[in-house]
Amino acid sequence: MKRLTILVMALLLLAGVVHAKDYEVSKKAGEYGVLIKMDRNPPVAGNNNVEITVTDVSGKVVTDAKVVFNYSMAPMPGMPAANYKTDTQPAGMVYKAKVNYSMAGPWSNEVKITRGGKTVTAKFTIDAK
Ligand SMILES: [Cu+2]
Repeated sequence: MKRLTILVMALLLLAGVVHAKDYEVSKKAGEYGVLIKMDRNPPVAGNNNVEITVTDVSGKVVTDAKVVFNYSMAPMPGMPAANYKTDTQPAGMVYKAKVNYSMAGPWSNEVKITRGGKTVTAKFTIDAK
């Protein structure tokens, strides 16, 4: 019985580790809650698969918005300013995109949510490895 308990706890722990694998950022954009998940943790130079969940004030998932992911890096020695715009694709309860950071370092990110003719933005920084 004790063995089983340990096994169950080990499995739960493992499940927790697997679940915590995604890099997560939680932000506000106007009235909306925005949860950004990246499949690379930490996010990397190169491709990162991103899933964005948008919720309204009541916590209900919003699936009828247009969501754009912008990311940029300020110019630095040997690199001009980098600016990218990515349209996300709605997929069930989330919006999906591929974000391709062209180099390691600090990236400014914007998630722009347009709905009912109004656009709001969530901003956050990602330090790509
Ligand atoms: Cu750079």
